Amino acid sequence: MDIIELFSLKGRTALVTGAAYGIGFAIAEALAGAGAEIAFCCRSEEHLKTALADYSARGISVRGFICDVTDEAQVVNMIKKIGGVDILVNNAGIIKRIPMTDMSAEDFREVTDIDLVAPFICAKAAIPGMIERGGGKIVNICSMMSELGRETVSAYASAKGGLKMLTKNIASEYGRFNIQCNGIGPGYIATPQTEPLRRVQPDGTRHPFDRFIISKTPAGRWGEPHDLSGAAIFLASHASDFVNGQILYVDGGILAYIGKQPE
Ligand code: NAP
Ligand code: GCO
Repeated sequence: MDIIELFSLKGRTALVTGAAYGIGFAIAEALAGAGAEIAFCCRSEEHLKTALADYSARGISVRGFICDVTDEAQVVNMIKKIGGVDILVNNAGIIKRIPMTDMSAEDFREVTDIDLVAPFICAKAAIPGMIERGGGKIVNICSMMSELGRETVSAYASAKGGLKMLTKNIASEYGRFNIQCNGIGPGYIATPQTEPLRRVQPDGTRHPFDRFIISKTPAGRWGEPHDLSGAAIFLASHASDFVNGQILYVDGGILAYIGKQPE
């Protein structure tokens, strides 16, 4: 197989959940650039409409669906409408930043439903078709919080830690059907989800967390969604056919770095 074929996604259909904007949009754009047919979903009609225009403005033809990925019937119906899904990117996710002892069980469940149960629902719906077609790729969008905790993100870290193990388990259970299930662990990426952590303070200074992350990242910057494009294409392509159950951290070096000595 030559290098072009190794990374080509021509003739394959990718479903990227939650890809109206942010990381999902960038991943869908990257997979389209490698030749994949793209389908994506989100819950909001407004997000869908805006996203369809944004994809079109970039010359990317996509199929967009309104689908809440926590609803198994909606997911099964969406995948039926798509036909075959060769590449599933479980990207849709939320975070609630609340101190654990102040967090309701309902809030905790909402985060884990979307960030952990939904990837299970989507993979369960996509895998039978992948088996019928002789194989497939599943890419779960994990996090620094698949490895680390911090204040106020107990539900999110629990879900993303669980998603790391779901990734390993799908690889273990379905690898024999030529299905590779891996994860991408983004560092801190500039998207609407992290906007509150980067918001300029009333006195015009940078958010304390913004300064903290810059000091914790050897690259000395926040990531951009397109920093994940190469990892996404790699894990969706034949180039990763013998890679299974791995989490590829794209974090600018955060997980390798003990941190800068305080000045
Ligand atoms: P984002 O900007 O908040 O976008 C999340 C997307 O998911 C939105 O399009 C949202 O659209 C969709 N979504 C949320 N719940 C959904 C549901 N139940 N069903 C269908 N779609 C749903 O987030 P992001 O920063 O791009 O993050 C994307 C993924 O990367 C998440 O899993 C996140 O945990 C992970 N991640 C983010 C970072 C970061 O620093 N940004 C780092 C590591 C990992 P609707 O509201 O219209 O449904
Ligand atoms: C937070 C951030 C992180 C990022 C990401 C890091 O509040 O700490 O939102 O959770 O979203 O998951 O990899």
